[in-house]
Order: sequence, then structure tokens, then C-alpha cells
Amino acid sequence: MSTSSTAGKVIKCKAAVLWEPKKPFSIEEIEVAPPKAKEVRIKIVATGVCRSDDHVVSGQLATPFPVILGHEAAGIVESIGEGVTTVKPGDKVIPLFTPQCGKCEVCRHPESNFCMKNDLILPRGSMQDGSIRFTCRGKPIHHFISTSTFSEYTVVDEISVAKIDPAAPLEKVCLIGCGFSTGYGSAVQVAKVTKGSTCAVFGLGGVGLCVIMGCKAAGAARIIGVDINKDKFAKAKEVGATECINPQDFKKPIHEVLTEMTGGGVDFSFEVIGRHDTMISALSCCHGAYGVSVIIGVPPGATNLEMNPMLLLTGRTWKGAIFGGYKSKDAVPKLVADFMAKKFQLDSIITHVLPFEKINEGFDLLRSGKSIRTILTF
Ligand code: PAD
Ligand code: ZN
Ligand code: ZN
Repeated sequence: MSTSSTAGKVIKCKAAVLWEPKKPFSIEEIEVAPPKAKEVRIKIVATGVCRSDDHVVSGQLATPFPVILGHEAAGIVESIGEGVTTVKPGDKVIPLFTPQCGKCEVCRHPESNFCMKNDLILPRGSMQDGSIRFTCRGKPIHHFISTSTFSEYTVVDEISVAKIDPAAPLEKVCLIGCGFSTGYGSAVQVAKVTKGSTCAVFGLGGVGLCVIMGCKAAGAARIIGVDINKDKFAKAKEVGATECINPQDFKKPIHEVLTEMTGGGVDFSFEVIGRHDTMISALSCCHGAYGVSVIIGVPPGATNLEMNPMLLLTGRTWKGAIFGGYKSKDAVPKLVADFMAKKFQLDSIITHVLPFEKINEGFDLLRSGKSIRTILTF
């Protein structure tokens, strides 16, 4: 086991700090403390820009401030704390925004993945022990969903990191840390899309395109993309959509259009935007007797949604999942192996690669609808 010269020491490095909501990221020099017991310090090599990070900037997703965001990344282990057994310095790894402790009732349940040790539902913005490893200008800076990858170095708990194939290209497989796995898993193992079925995907961003890839891999015969930005249609078709529609092109509500187009409703629908109205549209467009609708988009925090229960009474199923339902520490190395075996590709999803310092440009590209995924490299 090689020991790096920085092991056990505080590392000074660059990070993008978000001091308060609705402000640009500020590139700062920060201090990253060494990992404590059962913790891992990682040198981040590449990190993607996901809408969930932007939801924190906009205020849609609550987490303590100031904060270092970023959760879709890949890197190399710099050093490990006492008692860490599943990774060692030099290993290529992907941080896991949904941990897998292996011990809680969720981890022990065969079908579920949202580990009780997650820092997403009631975020403390800290390590599992409640403390923080980042400081900047003398102030503690919070962690974000156990990952904080908008930093040259980050510290994560051992339950929040997976070792991957040393040959994997980190600037691509970083997408397996969120967008790819979330989208693909929502199709193949949350909805369990069937061969010959018809699917509708609302929202053709990075995650929505990976839902389409999953529907196609599962053998769906018809995959209808839905987006208000028609510039997204070409990519959607490239990855497997058989047709794309823009709700603004119709007078009728889009669920009625879809119900007519499919002679009664789709088999599977996916909401990959994060809006109440589209969650209802997606539910309504799936078949009244056997349709399955999956919520993937992160909804506006602390608000309720009105729905007519009759939609469910006739036989629809409404579900949701974080991280595509995958048990993260088990699944991520396998998904990377599948990528290396060319079972799926990630190039179509990556529209921009920028140096880390241009992080604000990466977010502007997302907000203006010009990018699918921007990868920031260090
Ligand atoms: P994105 O912004 O790249 O894609 C969203 C797409 O929705 C864009 O193409 C928009 O044009 C489109 N859109 C916006 N409004 C509408 C509308 N009213 N009708 C139709 N289309 C519309 O985001 P993304 O792909 O990175 O993420 C999508 C959502 O998924 C977002 O809410 C994000 O927070 C969530 C997410 N969830 C998980 C999870 O684990 N459940 C993981 C990652 C992302
Ligand atoms: Zn994400
Ligand atoms: Zn657990």
C-alpha cells in the first residue's frame, strides 16, 4: 500500500464554495482535513453538473450553507482513515450520494436502496460523525449529500464510496455517480420496463436521456420523449427515443395527447423534470388499468401536490426512486464494468467539458438548456 506525502496532513486546494443561495459559485482556496476512522480522502478528477446541484442554488433543495456542492464524480483515493478496508490509496473510486451501510433495515431489504445513513432527507451537511472536514477563510464549510465533489479533494465516509476498475476513464464514468445510474436504473429496475412496451419520458436532460437508454435496453418498442425545448429532441432520438413531442405544440393537455397517440395510455412513464404539473401529466398518461409511473425529478421542497386518487384506484402504480433504485456500493462497480464491456455508452450525454474554474459557465449552459451534461475536470 503506497502512502502519499500528504497523508495525515491538511491539504490546501481549490474548491467551488456556494456561500449563499442564488449566488454564483466562488472558487476559493480551502483546507481539507485528513480522513478520520472509516473515512476516505479522494482527489477528484472529473465531476458532472447535475440539475440537483442547481436545485440547491435556486433554493428548491434545502441543505445547510455555506456548502461545497457536487455529487456526480470520479477520482483517486489519496489517503484513508483507520479501519478502512474496501478502498486503499491509489484506487479509482466513485463517491456515492446515496450510501450503502449494509446494516440498516433498508440496506438489508432486498428491493430497496435508500440507506438510512443518507444525508438527503434531513441534511446535516456533515460526515456521518456529525463533524466537517472543510474550512475556508476560517469558516467551516458544509458537505453536500455525503460527496462534495466540487473540490480538488474531498472526504467521504467509507459507506459513501465505491472502488471501480482501474482502467475506467474517470472523465466519463463520473456520470455513473448520478445521472446515468439514476436514469437507467429507473427504467430497468424501478419501473421494470418490459419488452415491446410503450414508454413516455418527461424531461430530456442528462437523466431523462439515460432513462431512454434504459427503456431501449429493456426492449421497449416505442419511447416517446416529452420536452418544451425542442433542441433536446435530436439527442433523445440518438439514444433511443422513437418520437418526441413538445407540449406547447398542442391545445389539449399533453396526457390526453399521449393517451390518444398510444390508444389508451403508455405502459411506463417517467417524470425527469421536478415539477408538480408534469408529475401529474406523467401519471395521467400511463394506462389507467396497468400503467406504471416513476417520479425521478426532485420536487420543490416542503410543498404538497393535489391529485385525484381515482387515477390510482383503477390500477395505475405510482412510484419514485433515488439513484435508480440501485444499492450504490454494490451496483456502481458493476455498472462501470458494464460500461467497460461496452454494454452502454456515455458520450452522447456529455456535450461539454470545461476546466473546473469555469463551473459557473457550466451551470449557465444547464440553465439555458444548451447542455446535456458538462463535465468539469481538474
Ligand atoms: P435537466 O435540467 O438537464 O433536464 C430537465 C429537462 O426538463 C430539460 O430538458 C427541460 O427543457 C425539461 N423541462 C423543463 N420544464 C419542462 C416542462 N414543463 N415540460 C416538459 N419538459 C420540461 O435536468 P437533469 O436531467 O439533470 O435532472 C432532471 C431531474 O431529475 C431534476 O429535477 C433533478 O434534480 C432530478 C434528479 N433526481 C435524481 C434522483 O436520484 N431521483 C438524481 C439526479 C437528478
Ligand atoms: Zn445528480
Ligand atoms: Zn444502510
